[in-house]
Amino acid sequence: MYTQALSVENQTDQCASEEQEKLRRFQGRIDGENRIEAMDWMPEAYRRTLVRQISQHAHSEIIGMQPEGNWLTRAPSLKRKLQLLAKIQDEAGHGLYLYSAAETLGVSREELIDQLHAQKAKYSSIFNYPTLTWADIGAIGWLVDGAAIMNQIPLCRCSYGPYARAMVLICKEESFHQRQGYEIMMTLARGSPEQREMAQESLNRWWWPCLMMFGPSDRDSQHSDQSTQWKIKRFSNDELRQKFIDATVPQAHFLDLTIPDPDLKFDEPTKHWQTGPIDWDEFWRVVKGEGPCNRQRIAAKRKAHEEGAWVREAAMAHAQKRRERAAAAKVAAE
Ligand code: BYC
Repeated sequence: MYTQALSVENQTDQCASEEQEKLRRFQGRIDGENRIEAMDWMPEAYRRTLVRQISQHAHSEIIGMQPEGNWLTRAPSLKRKLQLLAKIQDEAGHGLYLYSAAETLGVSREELIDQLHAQKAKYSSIFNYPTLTWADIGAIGWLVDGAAIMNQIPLCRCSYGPYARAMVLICKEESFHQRQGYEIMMTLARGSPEQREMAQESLNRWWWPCLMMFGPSDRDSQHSDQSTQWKIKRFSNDELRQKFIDATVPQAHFLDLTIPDPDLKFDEPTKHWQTGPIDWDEFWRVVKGEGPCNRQRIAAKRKAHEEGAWVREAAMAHAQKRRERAAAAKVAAE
């Protein structure tokens, strides 16, 4: 009896030390700036963190099509309409690309989409705000895509290979989106007094929610430490927010628009723009589902999914037919 107990204990100790050794080697690969690939061993918590972040990111791209889609039929010219249509199609592509990256971690796209529809999965807070005027399309491109680029460029160096590689293409397209948004703002800011006012009013509404996109302040960010150790995150939420502020304030000045913050000032010693306090209560309200458009966004997403069921079924039936034809042709050739 006694020897049996000892051997079970020994086995448990051995398993624990093998696990420790795997963890040590895993962290060593990350510290050495090696990429982790889908078939590599990884701790379960690393896998879960990536599924959480990549799927939230994918959902954001897909839900993010709605506020812009609102202006497709009302774009002021054919050229603007084509640009907006192309941008929205890019967002759809990013979403699908990111769902594929998440699928490499052993989770299915259907499962992720079900979580979104059941409101168990998050997407970026920014897409729960309404697009009330055409200037909002400019502000989204300039500010929302601008914030997205700031957050996503470092993700091109994320330790997980499929996510990092997806980010390279996505960042290139986001950078084009940011320019088209800034160009809309420039046209409005240099247009008639009414157009200028529309641009300013839009900046007033989008500025603070865009600062919130980077996530809670570092002291309230529960995942940052671990994600930084795993090199999923390369900069903290506050560091990226600051980079965005420093890049964007001069762009607003160039447009001759005013950042809606009476406390905004340039701090000479640090060479950073300092803002007033962010309303974190508003951020958490929106994240918890109480933003201006949360319900509308999920309802529209569910409806589109239901109405698109026949397209998915037709695509599956077509793929099946092609497989059967290819199999029959192979048999005939033998
Ligand atoms: N909104 O510990 P933290 C786009 C949640 S798409 C909602 O700091 P983490 C675009 C966070 O998930 C833009 N929730 O988390 C598309 C966590 O809750 P859970 C989307 C937020 O992960 C179309 C909790 O708060 N970009 O650009 O270390 C048109 C604590 O936060 C938000 C990405 O998804 C938020 N803003 O850091 C135009 C980029 N912030 O999960 C443009 C990839 C935080 O424990 N994601 N939360 O329930 C990331 O880089 C990171 O996930 C974050 C948050 C920086 C966002």
